[in-house]
Amino acid sequence: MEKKVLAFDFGASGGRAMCGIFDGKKITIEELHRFSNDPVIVNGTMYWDVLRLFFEIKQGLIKAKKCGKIESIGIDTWGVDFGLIDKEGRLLENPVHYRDKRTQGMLEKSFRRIDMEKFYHITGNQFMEINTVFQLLSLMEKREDLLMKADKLLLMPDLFNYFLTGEKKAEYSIASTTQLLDAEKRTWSDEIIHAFDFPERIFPEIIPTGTKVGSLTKEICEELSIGKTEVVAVAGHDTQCALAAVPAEEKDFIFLSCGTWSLLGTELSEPIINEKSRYYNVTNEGGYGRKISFLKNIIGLWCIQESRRQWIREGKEFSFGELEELAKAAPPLKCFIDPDAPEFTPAGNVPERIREFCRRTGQNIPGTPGEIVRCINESLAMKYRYAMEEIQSCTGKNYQTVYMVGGGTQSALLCQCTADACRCAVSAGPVEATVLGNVALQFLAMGDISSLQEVREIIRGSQDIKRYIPHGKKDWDEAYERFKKILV
Ligand code: LFR
Repeated sequence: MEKKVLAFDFGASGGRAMCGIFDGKKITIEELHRFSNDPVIVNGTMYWDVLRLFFEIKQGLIKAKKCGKIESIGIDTWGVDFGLIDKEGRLLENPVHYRDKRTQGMLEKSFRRIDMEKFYHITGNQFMEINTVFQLLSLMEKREDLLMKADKLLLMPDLFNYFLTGEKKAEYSIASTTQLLDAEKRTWSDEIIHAFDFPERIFPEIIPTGTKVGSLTKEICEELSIGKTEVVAVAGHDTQCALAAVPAEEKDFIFLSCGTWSLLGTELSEPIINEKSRYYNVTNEGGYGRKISFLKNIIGLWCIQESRRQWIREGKEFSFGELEELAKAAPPLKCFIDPDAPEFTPAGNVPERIREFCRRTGQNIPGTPGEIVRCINESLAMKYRYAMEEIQSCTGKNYQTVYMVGGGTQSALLCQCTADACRCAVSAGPVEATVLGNVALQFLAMGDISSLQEVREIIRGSQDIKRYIPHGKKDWDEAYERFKKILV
């Protein structure tokens, strides 16, 4: 018998409500509602428009009525961002965007409070200014009053779960993006919390990925005229939903979740935390079944998305498909950027910053949109190879295939460049890995699917997956040497 669930997937630029259907063999998904996610800058701070996003959840719930019986609801979002709730359960302020400048300089400041090595040793997380711990540190320094008023910190998916059910919990996978967890114990780290003098009370009880949080509140059911439905804490972290839907057969594999961000790594039973992993700044994040994703966070398609926005601002509108065609026609392996260089993180004139990067590093300067997009794709592929070598060196394993999932797999150019740069086969798909993972984790929580392995088998059988084989070894190896020289 067919069963249906409702998945909400929020990305940095948009979100969807999707109906997930499982017939005992295959999972299919149907889009019910799609909306944009537009950060709003007010008085110099960049916020998420959280009430608007909750409004869109309600729209999704209304549209889902046409699906008939919905067994459960699951929400996933990007990592690290949060809302603060006071004792009465009210949201204190709008959640702030991780790209806001409030965290500038916080990394260095944090090392005055805790030794860098110890910090990494406990959390096993890659140091990135966007991490929750650095956002909290900036609050501690500039808005201590706000932190003192807060009773609970709820990460974005936990916040939406709370708005829906009234339950204030921290789902494990999203909590592991904060850099406030003890990676081995998989609980909040008292040592880190004390080092920063954060109020202990704000950190909610951690619940395992794929467990029930509660049911829709009576008020919501009445307001929207819908029945009481369970809410499942899927992997609140989108990357972990995507990882659940990687169609890998082997136990040890490389995944590459490719959207606004690119997350490249492997799945482990226990974290790897040692000098080498710290040196390479590899992160240990948590997922379903207490598994660890040992991964590198790479800037991803953001550079293409933001370049496209810049061209629109200049009056030249291209679709992603058009940009791909222009990039394919541009000459290969001419110039590279380090996609993770700090100047590429903020919104703005990315094409000009790319030209400046190439000028500074004495390379060919890309002019046309096609040349810029080719440069980004090839630089990303090179960065994937670099990250893969770091991961390999830490795990001591050799990987035959890169399992690429997410929106980036729609770019044949990026998939082929990845195969060429990494010198191994690329399995590309599913495009909708995050939603499929969200849906599958709900069926796992309900007992309709029995294991993560079974999820991956089902995905293999349900989805269209392409394969890319590497070409042009000599040119890419030579270009990789050039690439390594321009890394920041
Ligand atoms: C991807 C992602 C990454 C996280 C970044 C910022 O959507 O969740 O895993 O590092 O967004 O939160």
